[in-house]
Amino acid sequence: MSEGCVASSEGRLAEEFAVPAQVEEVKGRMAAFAARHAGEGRRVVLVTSGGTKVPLESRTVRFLDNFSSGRRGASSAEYFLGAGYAVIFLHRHRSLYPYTRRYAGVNLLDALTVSTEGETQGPAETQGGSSTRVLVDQRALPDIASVLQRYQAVKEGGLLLPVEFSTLSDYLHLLKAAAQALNAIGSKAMFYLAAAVSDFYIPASEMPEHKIQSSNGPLQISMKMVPKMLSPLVCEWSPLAFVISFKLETDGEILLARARKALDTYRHQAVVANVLDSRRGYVVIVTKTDTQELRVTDEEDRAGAEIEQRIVDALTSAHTHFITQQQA
Ligand code: 9Z3
Repeated sequence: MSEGCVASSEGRLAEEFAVPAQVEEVKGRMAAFAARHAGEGRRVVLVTSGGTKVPLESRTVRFLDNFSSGRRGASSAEYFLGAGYAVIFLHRHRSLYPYTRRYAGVNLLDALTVSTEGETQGPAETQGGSSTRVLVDQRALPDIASVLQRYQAVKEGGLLLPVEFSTLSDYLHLLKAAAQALNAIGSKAMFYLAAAVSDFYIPASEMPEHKIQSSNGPLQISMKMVPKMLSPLVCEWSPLAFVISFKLETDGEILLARARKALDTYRHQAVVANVLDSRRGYVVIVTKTDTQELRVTDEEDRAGAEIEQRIVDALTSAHTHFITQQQA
């Protein structure tokens, strides 16, 4: 273990959290993805995104969830791709996804109309014996042509590797697999841990098998602390990588102290600190030597600016500096 590392809780991961099927196969795909892109001179970022689901029963009817929409992760992934990174997108099933996130609230059928042959020119779909074309209402799907072009270019370049999780156990094991897979590319790897991961869970051995009965009266549950993965990630799994964690609070007064404490404890490169209600317009990037505030005003927001663009710009520059230092 490297100097300054706190004791790892890796043992608990193996013992207390069920290993998801296919984790080894996914790890192999992540390793091949990282090797290919690093070989072509690209940096690789693992973006984690969305909340985690913590079951209360083994045959799960109920679970504990959290607020995270996955917007931070999905939009950041787009900006990393724009900056030339290859992206492994470790995201909660059905949370927001790069590119499609822009149209998440749109009813697709309200945004499309069918035009019969003769109204338009060019090739047409033939369906049910008559020629039809589907037309897009660009007011309902703003910028759809340019977003689609960017999405297709990313897909054709094989630049985005999506990996899904659903439960806390899935997330923890897939994060470990990703960290071990990215270790081979050293400081070219960045970890951008924006997922909102539960701090609490019920161990399988303490969980009721069947649905908790309300006829038994009010429910009292006792939950254990989830092991902190940042410690083995930084110390053992991917010790040369550039690692960014996120700190979320609801009380702005304690935000910076909590972010600095995380940095002191885990000795990674930066913490992006944010408060729940203002997270779209204000974050602070805390490093060992610096505290950088980033803002998007309401006016900038109306003009389409996103704070993730600023976070990604700041962190990609810091990553460049980090790589240069490692090579020196
Ligand atoms: C964040 O702080 C993210 O910025 C948000 C993004 C989850 C607030 P959305 O998905 O929100 O766009 O709706 N992520 C990390 C939150 C977290 O749980 N951090 C832990 C903590 O604060 C440490 S890993 O203790």
